[in-house]
Amino acid sequence: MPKAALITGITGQDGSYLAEHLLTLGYEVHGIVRRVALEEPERRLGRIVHLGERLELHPAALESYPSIFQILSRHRFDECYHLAAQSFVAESFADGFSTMSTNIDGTHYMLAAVRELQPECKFYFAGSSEMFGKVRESPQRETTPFHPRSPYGISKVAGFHLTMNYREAYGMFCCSGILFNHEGPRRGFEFVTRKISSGVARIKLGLATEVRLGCLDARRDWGHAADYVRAMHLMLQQPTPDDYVVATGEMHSVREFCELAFAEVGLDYHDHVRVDPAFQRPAEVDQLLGDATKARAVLGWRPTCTFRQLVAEMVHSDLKGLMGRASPLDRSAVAVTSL
Ligand code: NDP
Ligand code: GDR
Repeated sequence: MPKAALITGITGQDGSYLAEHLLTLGYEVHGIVRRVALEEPERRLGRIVHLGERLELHPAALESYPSIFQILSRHRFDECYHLAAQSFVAESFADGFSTMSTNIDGTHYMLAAVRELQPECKFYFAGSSEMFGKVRESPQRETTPFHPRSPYGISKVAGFHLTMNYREAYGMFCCSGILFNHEGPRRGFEFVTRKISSGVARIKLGLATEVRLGCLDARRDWGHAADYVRAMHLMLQQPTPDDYVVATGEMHSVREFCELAFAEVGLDYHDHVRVDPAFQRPAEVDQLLGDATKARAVLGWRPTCTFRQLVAEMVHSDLKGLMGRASPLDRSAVAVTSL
């Protein structure tokens, strides 16, 4: 019997890479998708449309316990990867209430439904380096205290503690990955790396002249999403549940990302990047750098993609997309370029 996995957030960047990875490993893969008024599968399911009928998709709302309960009462799962969230930090300042409600209550509903119906199902929670926020030590590891700087970060700290509490109180196999930023050609356009790579492509093709950004000096530990979903899976294959930092251990600034991305197509970022206060945040996380020693030692995980390779892959993918040479998957992603 193949193992069965349920992924919430399967239409997102990580959900799509994780679905591919689990299918490769022979899993039966199920996903929860939102019902929205305007059904446009090509756009909404753009990142997973290529996986077609190999996936079983179930409509449900994270805001509705009954809808989650229904899915878990009808299908049995060995593993549940809870990735769905309002994941954009800037948006969490604009609408903290819905971010909190989706990210905290949604996680609580998932945990409660798994406990009620399938307590033996292993559970993964998508924790974040944003939980460290105003960092108390560098690099950050599993024991570093949290100091979140946004409603998003606060919601992830709450989800992390909920997940730990279900593990400790009910003996469930619950793990949190504390993942540092991970990117790739399927990244949403609002995140800084994709905003830069798609901007570079449009400028190179004469479709735009500038990219407007906020803080260029913010520094992040950026890896590739395809590497990071392998770590999620490995966490659920261990004999005991635990939490792990997943990171590359290298830190670069937004400015360095710009420099490399523009240089990739023979341009100088000074000529095209403008600082716009509209993209600055009320409270910034200045720097994040992860120490993934535990993940390396216990899970045997290590990243394969370097920072330079990541930047180059994203820029060339966006260029190909705009020149109409992309796969349908990439094309659906480049359809939205106005952020
Ligand atoms: P994305 O923003 O690409 O995907 C988010 C997913 O969550 C989408 O499938 C989206 O569905 C779904 N979703 C959002 N709100 C709801 C809702 N109210 N009900 C149901 N589904 C919802 O995020 P990533 O793939 O990048 O990240 C996956 C998870 O990992 C998130 O929890 C994120 O916070 C966390 N994380 C991400 C990191 C990163 O660098 N990428 C680092 C650390 C943590 P729809 O398509 O319908 O909008
Ligand atoms: P982040 O990612 O907030 O780290 O959260 P994002 O790419 O949005 O920002 C990274 C850094 O770049 C700075 N920045 C800008 N960011 C955006 N989006 N747009 C800009 O114009 C811009 N200019 C500068 C930001 O201020 C920030 O310092 C991501 C998400 O995937 C979360 O869900 C995840 O938990 C964390 O990574 C780890």
